[in-house]
Amino acid sequence: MTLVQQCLIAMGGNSPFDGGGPEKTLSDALVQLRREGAEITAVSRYFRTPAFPAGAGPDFVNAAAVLRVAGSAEEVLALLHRVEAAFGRSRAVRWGQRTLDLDLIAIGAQILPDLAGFEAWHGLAPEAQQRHAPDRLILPHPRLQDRAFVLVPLADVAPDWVHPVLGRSVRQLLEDLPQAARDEVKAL
Ligand code: PH2
Ligand code: MG
Ligand code: MG
Repeated sequence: MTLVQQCLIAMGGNSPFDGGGPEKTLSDALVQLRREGAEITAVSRYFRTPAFPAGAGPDFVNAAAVLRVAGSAEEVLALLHRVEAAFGRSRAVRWGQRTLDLDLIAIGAQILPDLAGFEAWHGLAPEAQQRHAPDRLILPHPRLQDRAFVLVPLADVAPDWVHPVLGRSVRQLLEDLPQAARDEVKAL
């Protein structure tokens, strides 16, 4: 599949890189993505958000972007990993501090690896989510609908994107979250 599709990307960071804070890292990462051939069609505001799980570390800066990239889902993911690595990201600790996290949230209406594979991860109980991480790409991101730090920025750039399995738009998914969760996500 080499069709150029809209990629929804979540961006985050909560530890400095090369003397600059996460805000600068996120901006520099967008420049680097462009250099590597991604067309960036929208970027959200930047938000300050408490680390999840609570107490896991310093606040994050989170944002979202819409990219157009030629290539398969795996190639898009490889591009994001390359840019993370260029900004000092080590993948040693799953929920550790990070200079730059670029998460692939969705590519158009693609469901990967397939509906059954998506639903297995989507339906995972909260305590199992902490213990198991998928070893392959699941799209849309199976925790997208739970996370205000993803949905609030995404609502800036793709409010009308409809989740291909849940059948709800970003705007609706955000309205499904408790107000208190949305209020924790504060524009810089
Ligand atoms: N990313 C994580 C873990 N926890 N918390 C916030 N607030 N923002 C994130 O982007 C984030 C997180 C794993 O990638
Ligand atoms: Mg992440
Ligand atoms: Mg990530």
